[in-house]
Amino acid sequence: MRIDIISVLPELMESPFQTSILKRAVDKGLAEVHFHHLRPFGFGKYRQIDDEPYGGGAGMVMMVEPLDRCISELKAQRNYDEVIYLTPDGETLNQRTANTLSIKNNLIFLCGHYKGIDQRVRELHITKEISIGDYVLTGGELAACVLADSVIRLLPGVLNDEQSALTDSFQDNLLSPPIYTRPAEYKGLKVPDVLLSGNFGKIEEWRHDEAVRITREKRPDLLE
Ligand code: 6GU
Repeated sequence: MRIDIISVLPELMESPFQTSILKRAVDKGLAEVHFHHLRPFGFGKYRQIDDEPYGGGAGMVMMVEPLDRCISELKAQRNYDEVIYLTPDGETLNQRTANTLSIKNNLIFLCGHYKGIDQRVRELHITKEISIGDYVLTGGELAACVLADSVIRLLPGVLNDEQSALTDSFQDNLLSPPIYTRPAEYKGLKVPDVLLSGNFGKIEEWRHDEAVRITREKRPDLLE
């Protein structure tokens, strides 16, 4: 998979891909992540990329032309499955969307800034708009990292234990059951007997029942 990320602040996104599992995925060639600074596509001496909104109002708007030129240059080089705009008014990211995107080959992520992008960029290029939740960030960069992480970890070979992505919270719309490791008792708090029983049928049954119980308690909306 190849992800091209367009941003006015690519520096903000470097470390997540230089650490731990995402770094290993990149080093193994399972994911390629390319950053594209928008600034060189801007106008004039100051490489202007934003301007005041027509009709007035607070905040600046990312101009259509620098974005169009940047995206068009990428599209001339390869076919993209999706051109995704990270914006608080997009559809909220969930595991289903991450799963769907993880089987694509080439993705563009466009990080929004200021008040957002000129509507015509959406009309020309954007195929999907994604938000990571109902709160406002200073820009789409951290959201782009969240989205990339959620997708890259699903690529075959990225996780050591192939099972672990399948047993994640949310993969079957259930939260995870409680987990324990040694010691079997700590400050009077005991690990449930069933987990020490060695009866794997019973253990799986207990885990599933606990997952349902916890989901009903914390996130009943997931069971609907
Ligand atoms: Cl994708 N961008 C911004 N700026 N804020 C957000 C978001 C995205 N998702 C949630 N809040």
